Amino acid sequence: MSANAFIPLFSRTVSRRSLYLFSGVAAAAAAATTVAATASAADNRKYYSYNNNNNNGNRRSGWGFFGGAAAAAAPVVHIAAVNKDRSFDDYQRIYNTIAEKIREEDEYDGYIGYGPILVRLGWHSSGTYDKNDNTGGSYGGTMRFKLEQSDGANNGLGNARAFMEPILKEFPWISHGDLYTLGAVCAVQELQGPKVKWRPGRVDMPEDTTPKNGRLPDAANGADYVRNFYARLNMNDREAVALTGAHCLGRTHLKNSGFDGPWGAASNSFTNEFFVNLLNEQWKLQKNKAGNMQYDSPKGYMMLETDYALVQDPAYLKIVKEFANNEGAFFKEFASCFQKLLENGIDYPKDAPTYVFKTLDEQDL
Ligand code: FMI
Repeated sequence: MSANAFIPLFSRTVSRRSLYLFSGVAAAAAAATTVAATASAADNRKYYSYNNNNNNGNRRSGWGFFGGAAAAAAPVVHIAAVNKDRSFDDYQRIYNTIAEKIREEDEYDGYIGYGPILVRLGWHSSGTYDKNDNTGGSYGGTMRFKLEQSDGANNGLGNARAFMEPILKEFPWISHGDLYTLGAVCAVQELQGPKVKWRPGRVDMPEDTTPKNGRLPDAANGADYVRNFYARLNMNDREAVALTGAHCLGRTHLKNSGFDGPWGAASNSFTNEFFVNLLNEQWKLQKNKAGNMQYDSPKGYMMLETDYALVQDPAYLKIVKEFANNEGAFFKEFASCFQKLLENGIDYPKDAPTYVFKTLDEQDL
């Protein structure tokens, strides 16, 4: 962005559909469609206009505030862009297309299927969020850029992005952030997990808004690290435990993470098995083939050190026991904190719709 991109302004109406803002000043105005900038804010303001390749090539534009001490300290504001031309049915159609593809391509990863890795894609797109400056998160769809993809924590997610490619071609009007989060919600529900409320409105942002690598957690750590990390996502102990319960799905792969094996038997079914196994298996910390430490059980299950931390810390352990004994309580908590994870950092206008998708089974499809 050249210096010419700075333009003076005092007040300007910005279409909600095309808006993203950086500034505490703008935060005050975030709920409104019209953003009136003050003269001092204008000094730090930068105007963006860019091609959004997920919007049929339509040009989108928005305001950004950068530079200057005040602006640097001010939080980023991401306002959901509600597309009035699209209805619940449009998004349910995308949900169904993803769900049918999960069903059809069931041989993936030793017949686990694509569900678990789609959940991981949605989570990693969102898990870069930092509540301190409101940067990162799912809003900008920056997982589509090489920088974010090249974070070691995202190894293996190329398969999930490739899965999504034909969906993007079929529905070019959806943003990457909306697609990746909708895919995760779809996978949780189709794998018999809880209904997760979902809201559209994420906007593809330019490459230079991609968060630096290293924001996702590292699995070789204990309870203090886990608690600290989830605090950055604005999650309390109960939410941190519930989110980790998604490790009932899928498995670890040596070639991706350097860890090996599944957390349980039902890798493509969303259950509270992760908590049951944490409490009931005989765990032994040992070095795997890649030289990394993991907990293994005689049944061939595994736990990461961050997973096992949930039974070592007394506050976490209490919640693990509750979720192991009461799957309904786990589902309820997971549904609410997964929605929160996927929406972290986004301001939704009052009239923004909230959708609860029907599963294929519920539609007799
Ligand atoms: Fe997890 N995960 N996860 N995970 N995850 C996976 C796979 C995996 C970590 C590490 C980690 C969450 C949190 C965290 C989810 C869902 C979620 C793997 C194996 C590792 C090492 C990757 C591979 O292919 O080798 C932590 C410790 C660090 C990032 C962590 O904090 C959360 C919050 C969620 C969703 C709510 C799923 C579904 C999988 C299975 C993916 C697959 O391909 O099977």
